Amino acid sequence: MKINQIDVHRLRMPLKSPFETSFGRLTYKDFLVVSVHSEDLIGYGESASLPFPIYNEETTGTVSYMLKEFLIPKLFSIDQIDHPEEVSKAFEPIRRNNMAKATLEGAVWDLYSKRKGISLAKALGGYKREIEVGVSIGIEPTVEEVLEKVERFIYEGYKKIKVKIKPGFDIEPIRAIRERFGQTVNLMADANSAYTLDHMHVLKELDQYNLLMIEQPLAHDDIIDHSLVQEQLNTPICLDESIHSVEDARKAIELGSCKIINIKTGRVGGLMEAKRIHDFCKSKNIPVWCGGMLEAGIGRAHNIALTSLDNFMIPGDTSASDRYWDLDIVVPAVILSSPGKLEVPDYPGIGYEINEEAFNRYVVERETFTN
Ligand code: OSB
Ligand code: MG
Repeated sequence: MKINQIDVHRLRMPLKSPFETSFGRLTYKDFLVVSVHSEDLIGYGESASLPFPIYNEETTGTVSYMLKEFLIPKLFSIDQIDHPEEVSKAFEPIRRNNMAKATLEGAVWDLYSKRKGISLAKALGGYKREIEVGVSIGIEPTVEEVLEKVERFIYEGYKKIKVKIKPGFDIEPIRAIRERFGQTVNLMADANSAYTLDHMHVLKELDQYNLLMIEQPLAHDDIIDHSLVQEQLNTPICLDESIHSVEDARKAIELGSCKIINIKTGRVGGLMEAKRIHDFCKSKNIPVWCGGMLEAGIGRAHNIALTSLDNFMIPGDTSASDRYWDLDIVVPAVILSSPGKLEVPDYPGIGYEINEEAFNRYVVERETFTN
């Protein structure tokens, strides 16, 4: 494949309701969609970035800058692309900026699988035809509001309920959910790095609630102290923010810092690295699941394809489009095929078309680069 044109679109898409975490409150998603053109085919990639550098160091602005200044020129410098792995290899000398790399690499994966005439899932080596999914609930103003959301999502059949916690808003919502909905709900908590080792007593108390896992209790860049938490808890620790590569995963697993890993393509620099982490974890009997960044339809489609790999054993955060959007940028919108399940499309590439009208409604900037 020779890529002759790349378009970078910036979109601003209002969320149905605000999403709050320990690091801030989102009312809309500000992100990029890149399209890569090769002859008659177009591949699409979506940035996982947020408007502020608080989940990680990137923002939609830095992703845009990195694409224009470094990554697009780098991609244009490759004469012939036989496999997306060559793109991820070409990006390797550039340090970090994983969300920027993943945006463009993801678009090339879509293009590659369309060229091959196979689904992205198949191109990645996935065989599942349906995946089980869960839902992530932000920090709500009151425990009662958390309970209302949990009730709705259980009713919709979601297979895992994840709630965000922070110091002062942790034991109470978890206890209330267990009291109201019982022990059988697949329940987990995501702390987004809001705790320190001084909070061990809180984490130990959370250990009493039969949680599926506690996600990223300690610092975003820690893989050492998490082993001290894991040592003292029965509940598995899952790492999100701390894992940027298969090397990070290896170290965390060797140190006993987690028993589960959340894989986000954006955070790890692309689908190639995501698959490497998946494969490594599988060889170590560490289950993985696919995290989310409030994706619109293109990002959701990439997540579904990735989750079709067999060691994605735990329902991920890829809920249906209507979790966040009144009108998604893909057709059909992502919908549950049966309660708590999504079908893995069997069409070439990501398996969803762009809803041009919706897409154009959300675009605030666009730029075209030619090779
Ligand atoms: O930590 O998993 C996280 C959203 C933004 C930033 C970080 C996280 C999240 C989510 C939302 O939990 C998951 C989703 O529904 O996409
Ligand atoms: Mg998380």
